[in-house]
Amino acid sequence: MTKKYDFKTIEHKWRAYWNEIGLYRTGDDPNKPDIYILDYFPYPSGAGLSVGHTRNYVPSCVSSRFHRMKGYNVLHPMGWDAFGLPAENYAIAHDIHPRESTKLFTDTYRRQMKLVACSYDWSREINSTFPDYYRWTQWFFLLLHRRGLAYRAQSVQWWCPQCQTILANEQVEAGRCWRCHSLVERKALAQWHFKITEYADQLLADLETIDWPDSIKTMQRNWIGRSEGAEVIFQTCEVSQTSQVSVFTTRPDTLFGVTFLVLAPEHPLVAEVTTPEQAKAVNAYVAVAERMTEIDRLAADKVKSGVFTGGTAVHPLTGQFIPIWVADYVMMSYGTGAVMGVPGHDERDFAFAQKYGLPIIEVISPDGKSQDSDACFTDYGVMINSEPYSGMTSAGGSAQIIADLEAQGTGQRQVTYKMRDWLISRQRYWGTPIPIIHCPDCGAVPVPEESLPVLLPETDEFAPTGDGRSPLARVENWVNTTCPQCDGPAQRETDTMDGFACSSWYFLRFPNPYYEDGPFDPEAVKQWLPVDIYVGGAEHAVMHLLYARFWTKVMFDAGLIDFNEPFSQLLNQGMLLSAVDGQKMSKSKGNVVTPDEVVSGHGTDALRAYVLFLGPFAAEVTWDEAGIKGVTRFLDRYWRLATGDWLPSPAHPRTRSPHHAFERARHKFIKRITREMEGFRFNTAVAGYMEYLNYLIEMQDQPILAAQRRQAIETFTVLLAPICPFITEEVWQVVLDHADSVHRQTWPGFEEALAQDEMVTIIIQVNGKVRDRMEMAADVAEELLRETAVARPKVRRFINGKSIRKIIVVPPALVNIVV
Ligand code: ANZ
Ligand code: ZN
Repeated sequence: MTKKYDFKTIEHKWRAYWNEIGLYRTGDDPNKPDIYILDYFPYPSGAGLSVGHTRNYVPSCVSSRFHRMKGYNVLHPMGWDAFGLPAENYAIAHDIHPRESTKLFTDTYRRQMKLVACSYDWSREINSTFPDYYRWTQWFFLLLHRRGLAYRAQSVQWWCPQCQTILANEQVEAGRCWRCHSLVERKALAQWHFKITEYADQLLADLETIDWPDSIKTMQRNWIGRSEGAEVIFQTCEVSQTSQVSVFTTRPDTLFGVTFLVLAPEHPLVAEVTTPEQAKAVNAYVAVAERMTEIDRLAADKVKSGVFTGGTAVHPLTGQFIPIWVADYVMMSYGTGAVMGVPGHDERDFAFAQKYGLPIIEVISPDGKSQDSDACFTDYGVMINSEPYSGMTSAGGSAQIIADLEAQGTGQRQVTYKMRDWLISRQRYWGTPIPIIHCPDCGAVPVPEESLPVLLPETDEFAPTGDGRSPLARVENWVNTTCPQCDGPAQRETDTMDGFACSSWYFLRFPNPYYEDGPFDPEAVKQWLPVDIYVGGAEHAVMHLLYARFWTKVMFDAGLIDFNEPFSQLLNQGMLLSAVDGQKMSKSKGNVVTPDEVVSGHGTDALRAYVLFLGPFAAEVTWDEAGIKGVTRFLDRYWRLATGDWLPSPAHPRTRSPHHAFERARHKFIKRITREMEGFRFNTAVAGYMEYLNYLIEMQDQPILAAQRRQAIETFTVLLAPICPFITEEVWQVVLDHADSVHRQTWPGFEEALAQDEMVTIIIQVNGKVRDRMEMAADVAEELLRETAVARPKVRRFINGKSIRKIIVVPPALVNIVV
């Protein structure tokens, strides 16, 4: 037997064997419990996998292997979220079809995942770009449409008149096109949206029911951005009597502090309230503001700017005249696009009033007395200078003011959300076609379900058109069709769906990916869903993870499924940084370490153990190749122990009875590793194996029965199998001569009594007289033993305040305190 573990030949051999025996096939034993362990289905790119990805895929694989051995039916599938820009851009650059680049990417990902021994059931692989998948993505579009949750509306986009193209927000720099630097314009396009806002309250409330990291829940809460407050109506003066400015405020208690109103530059009332004298200034200001992105406008440190419109409005409670301004710190997309300026209590209004010399009124104070200060007090407090409401608290006053406004018809309670509806139209080729037909007579008509899928047409001209239209618009024989309602000539919708539509339901497909009568097999879904453990990065917090929750709720409301949250438990792995520059690994930074290089240098087992050992699952850690040597050494020591390199010498003391401490240590080890596996604490699990292995090696010269030694090595091998599948299989089948796979062994149990520390009764004496007894672990540290002994109430009574001269500890079970 070789002394060194030769991973190259051994790893190769077992891959083929596992394939043959179908080791990773999803269990279907009706007597076993089911568990669904899912990785986010990745968006393959040309760069392939880095070792960073293994921080996600190895832990979920280990957990799946652990659960299989624990006696679960495990569903652990993989698939590809493959529509979208990476494949399309690569195809354009390399003059191939996106279908080909997608195949290249997914082949690479699959090969690498197999290399790392990810235990996916590959017979269930799905691909979102295949017609038998996207047919159902279209089916869901129709479902949302039928339920009034898909609608078409004008949406304003950035447009570069020079390049003749739509620009994304990040492609607009200081109001200019990133490519040609000409001034950008706003262009309204009819786009499809999903009404996720209708589910805002449910998406918020149900966060309480799921086991997700708090950080992700907080991000979703902030993204949804629920604000409670009031809409307040100010009648305008100069223009027609019916015109009014309606504002949204979270602080009705500050209503008496309003000294101006501000409209967003895009607000439709701007033109109406602006006086002829102010028109020139206002128009110029609006023209500049329109070219800025929201991000620039919202920047907290941005100097406030604005223009007086010349118009005024009437305060609904005091009847005073209030000037109306235009300023870019007010967003058209939030609330009503208008605010009441309360410079005494809002920082932005304060900066604005100071700059333009507008009056500042103090209406809230911490104690009901004027603070006589120049600062802006933004907290809640007691109302002052507010006529009948003075003396009320912010909360009480707000409620009262809302009631009074409601009574006179000038306001009402209102809840507002930051979240917007989900815009899903993409003017790109490589996506799911939106199943709609535009008819001159019937309007936007959904494609009948039985005509799905609407196939993505074959074309070589899939590059963006440059005029803001989808490349599909050029495929005329595809675009021109007949209306499903009136049979007249009609045209297909040419936009494709946002890729996040594909990933909003894929987890329902895995339980039976071959099902043809619907998007998912209801029976199989009932068996497996919701997903028990969902593993992936935090970067999807407010996109995929929110959209998938939204679709699940829609399906629940449609009576298609009986759960309304898709992922019971969510776990986010921490990032893996490069040791070279401390940055996230990425192709563009040239700091990527691939699993391929690590595996060829150290083997898959070493890669897996090392990536777990690097740090806690959720922590950010740095890849340091040198550290993998420690893991390799550990595997070598295990190999040498198992192959008999440390067998006791013949002169070794013989024994006939079992070694109790040795057996206890085995139970303790099982207990520890079981708990770490359950808690996703794989780094401390690896430490646990290392400690136990050291113990086994130390115990080699102790009198222990051969059968007992063998049992310990077997236990070690079975427990290590989920992390290091190759070396353990070799030891199990070849060295220990078992006929079946180590991965088919049952996870060993432990006896709680044996796994406990051994307890002894300790006698405590004071000046040689027995005064107390206590139970402690047999191997308790002396220091702790002393401290515990003197702290016991009974013992304290006998010490009786006298000073302790010395404490004598006589192992194993006596403490004598001399006073
Ligand atoms: C008066 C006031 C007084 C306000 C005060 C705050 C403090 P959140 O919590 O984010 O919902 N606001 C309303 N619509 C706006 C818009 N379209 N663009 C910019 N700001 C807008 O913030 C709500 C507050 O933000 C509202 O309450 C309003 O200012 C402002 F002491 O009204 B407040
Ligand atoms: Zn028609």
